[in-house]
Amino acid sequence: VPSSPLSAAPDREAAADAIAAHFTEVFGYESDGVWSAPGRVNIIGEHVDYQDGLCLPMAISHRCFIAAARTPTNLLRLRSVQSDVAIDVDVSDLEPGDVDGWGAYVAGVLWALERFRGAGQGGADILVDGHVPRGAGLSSSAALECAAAEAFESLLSLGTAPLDRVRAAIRAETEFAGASTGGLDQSASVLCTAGHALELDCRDFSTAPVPWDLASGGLALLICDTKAEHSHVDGEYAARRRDSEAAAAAVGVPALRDVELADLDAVLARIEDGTVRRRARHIVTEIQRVRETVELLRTTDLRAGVERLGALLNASHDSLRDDYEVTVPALDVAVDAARAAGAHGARMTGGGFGGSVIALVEADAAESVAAAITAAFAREGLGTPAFFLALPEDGAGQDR
Ligand code: GAF
Repeated sequence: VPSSPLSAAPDREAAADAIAAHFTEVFGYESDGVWSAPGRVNIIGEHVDYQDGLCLPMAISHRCFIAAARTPTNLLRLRSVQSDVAIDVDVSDLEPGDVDGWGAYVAGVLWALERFRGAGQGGADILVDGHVPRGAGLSSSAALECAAAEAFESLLSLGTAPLDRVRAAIRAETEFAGASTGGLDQSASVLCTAGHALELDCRDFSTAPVPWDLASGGLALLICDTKAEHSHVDGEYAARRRDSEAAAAAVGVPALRDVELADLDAVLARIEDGTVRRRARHIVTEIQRVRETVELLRTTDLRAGVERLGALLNASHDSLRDDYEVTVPALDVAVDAARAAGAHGARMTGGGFGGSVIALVEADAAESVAAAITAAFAREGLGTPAFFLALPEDGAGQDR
């Protein structure tokens, strides 16, 4: 029997047990608990979060785990299953720049939790085990930040609400680690709920669950990690943000979210630069696609809506490829191969320039679509992608 191209879903309980045991080996005493937060796929609404747009992410079953214990000193001791680097940092006067690498995503959260800074008491011993594939566009760093936020909340009894933790994780990433991303990933990692996608309004970070039970409609969402190396990601991401800000300024709106679809042509005519104009067109049309997707999921039976849903995913990818120019050959090859193999729709997910593709498929076609993508990659000399199913899981929480 040929082995399936799909990897099995990770076992959350086993991972939580394993990290608790590992903590005892590393620190020589038992942890106070284990917390975890998931990676995400964004179903639709890409590169719109930093223009106050709408997104529709879901949490996946790959999570980042943290075993931790509170300590009486002001020392934060960070260890990771994935890294030999041990980080010890005094948290009483923590500032951006004090910690770099993966540790910045943990220390940055503590720094950003205002209530901790107010109290400024105590430290923690922390062991990290990240199961979200890194560099795959599935938000491994947000999963780390959000698992850290959960752990700090419980350990230090800070009394934060989930949205406070989202905001602390965002500040850890943008101000402490210095990556100027838009908040989609942290919101998804904390606020998603099992069996649902998350309607996210990035203007005020308000959210609502959206039904996302593909299995009941005989459907599945296939994730293809293209393993394509991100290159120039940070620079290109920042350039897209600048283009979008230039577009909003040229049009005279606080954010491109404020452009009505009906006015799009007139608005675009006010933007002189052709590239900036195409960037704006992507953002305005993508926000509209999110609205339509959410409406469809709320009101239409999946079987009746599947063709339209697929068409929306396809239009999103094509806009990201042609107008926003954040795809790379591996993403386009995966999307084209998935569509040719019968996927209802396929698109890149996340920031782009490498990373992952999602494909909406008949549940019993997931393996054949994966095989078709693998074959296309072999033909194009693109290496071997990895596949798993996107199952809508819960956001961040305590495991034990
Ligand atoms: C990355 C960023 F971190 C998000 O904020 C978002 O902009 C996304 O790219 C594109 O939608 O994941």
